[in-house]
Amino acid sequence: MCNGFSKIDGFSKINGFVDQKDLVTLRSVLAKLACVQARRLGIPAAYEYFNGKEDLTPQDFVYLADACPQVLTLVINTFMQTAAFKSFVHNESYLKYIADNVFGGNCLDQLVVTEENFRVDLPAEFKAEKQRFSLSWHQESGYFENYVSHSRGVVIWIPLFNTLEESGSLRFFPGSHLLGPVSHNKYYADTKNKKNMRSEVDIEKYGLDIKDSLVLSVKAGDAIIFDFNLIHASGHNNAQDFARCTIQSRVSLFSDAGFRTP
Ligand SMILES: O=C(O)CCC(=O)C(=O)O
Ligand SMILES: [Fe+2]
Repeated sequence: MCNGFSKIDGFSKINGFVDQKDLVTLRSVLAKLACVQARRLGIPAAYEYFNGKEDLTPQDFVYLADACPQVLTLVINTFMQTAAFKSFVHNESYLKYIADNVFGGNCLDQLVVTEENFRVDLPAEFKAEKQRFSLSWHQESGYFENYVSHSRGVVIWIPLFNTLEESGSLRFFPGSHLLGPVSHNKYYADTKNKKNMRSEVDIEKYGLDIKDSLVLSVKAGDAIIFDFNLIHASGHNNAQDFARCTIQSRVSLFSDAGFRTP
């Protein structure tokens, strides 16, 4: 890292990183999508529920998961294909912040944005979803091989709603990026169907104690930016009736010596 923020801790919480109006735009796109997909799948109650909504709450995602999970899946997958989502993760002013503050400036034209994702982490009672989506301790290098830099890339992690420890905010070990890339054990979370591949760091092997891990409360509009080698995991969403919704993207420099291609 070129600047000070990541050298010691390997992460930084940036308050007010995202413009509130951009979050409102994203949530209103999600509301419209829910309405349209409910109509398309012929679920009038869900259509009525979302019709005319200009914004969404964390409870609305729980409603979808309960009432019509197939609509929720379609909403998530379609949302990631929308122009609104794509322009959000490619927003020039956010990327300029990364270019200037993470990579030392003057490199906006060398940034590569990959593996953009929208996650909806449902409350604990949705056990099957937790098994499918929850990630145990890992570094990004355990998952992503190409068009990223393992040595200097970062992850941008953005919640759509205020997210606390009890609602499953990101967990990580400050400073663990200094270990460099470590080995990961690969396995399937769904062993029966050999699906949901996981890559996991055995934290004990690296002398890490869960007591030293950190979970930050992150408000809608804030972002956590963290080093590719920081060891992190999904939080546990134990909140009532609250879906933890987040957007992640990975940013690297193609000019970086460690930038990887197939
Ligand atoms: O938000 C989460 O639960 C984990 C996300 C993650 O590990 C990542 O995007 O790199
Ligand atoms: Fe990750």
